[in-house]
Amino acid sequence: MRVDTVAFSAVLILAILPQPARAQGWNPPPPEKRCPSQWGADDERGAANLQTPQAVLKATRMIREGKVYELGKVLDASIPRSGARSYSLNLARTSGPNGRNQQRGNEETVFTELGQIGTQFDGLAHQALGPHLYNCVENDAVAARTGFTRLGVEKIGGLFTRGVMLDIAALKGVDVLPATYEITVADLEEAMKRERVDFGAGDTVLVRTGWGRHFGADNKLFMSGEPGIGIAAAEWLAKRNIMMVGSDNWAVEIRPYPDKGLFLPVHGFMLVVNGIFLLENLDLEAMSRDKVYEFALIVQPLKLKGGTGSTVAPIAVR
Ligand code: UVW
Repeated sequence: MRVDTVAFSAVLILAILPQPARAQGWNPPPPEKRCPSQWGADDERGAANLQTPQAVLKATRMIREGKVYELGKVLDASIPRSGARSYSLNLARTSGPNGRNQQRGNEETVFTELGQIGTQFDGLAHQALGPHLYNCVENDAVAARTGFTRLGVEKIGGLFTRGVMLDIAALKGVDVLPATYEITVADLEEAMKRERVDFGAGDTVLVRTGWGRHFGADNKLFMSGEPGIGIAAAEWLAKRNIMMVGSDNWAVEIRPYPDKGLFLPVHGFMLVVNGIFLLENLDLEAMSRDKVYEFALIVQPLKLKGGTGSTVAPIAVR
């Protein structure tokens, strides 16, 4: 009886959610309007440049209890994956028994797109608009067989930022936003008010949709689409000069995109136009349960020379 009531309430709440504005028309700004980036024509680190000693100290001030939240999903062959991405891990019992101590060694070989699997950090070589990557670097000119000769993920380094989570599913009173829900600027502003948080230059914003609850539970549904931000919210976030935006879905942005003439526009807008990184497939459930809205966030992309991104296991510390 109670379950029915809860389910009915959730349906009712979703029915009365104001219909989000359809994603506004958007066209990428031409190269002369977006290059050089705010960090100069030779820059290869984008918003990672916002990690100043002051920004790091600001992040440390978020640590008040020493409690750590693991935001990375476990990598395993059964996880949902985009496109033709694959994952497998093969064990090798490699040595021994050796010596009086009977030493034995174990190793593994992992076959995967290490840059774009599981909980992942999208770097600056991941997306192009027309011929150009971030900072108008020519995609074709730097795409070598062994990796990108510019803008590789190894240039980013370890990231330590203040993080803010905007729990939009909780704001709307639902466990999971519907796949067709485009998160609006008003949603983000309301969540900030509800959570009494603000953010600015160099901070990271994590947007919780609840969609991550389908990860591993119903992979087909998880990959069939997703609620997320659109260009309007992305523009609003970028104006605040953030370093990263992440979510508990697989592309951060709403998919399929409501404007059928655009493909992954938030990817292009954030990475190519603004040098702002994306974090996908985050686990935000524990922080949502504990109502943790600001924290220190640590993300260390693997130093894959010439890579487009990195699987990561971020932690939030409060
Ligand atoms: C998608 O799979 C659409 O996003 P990404 O390539 O960033 O993982």
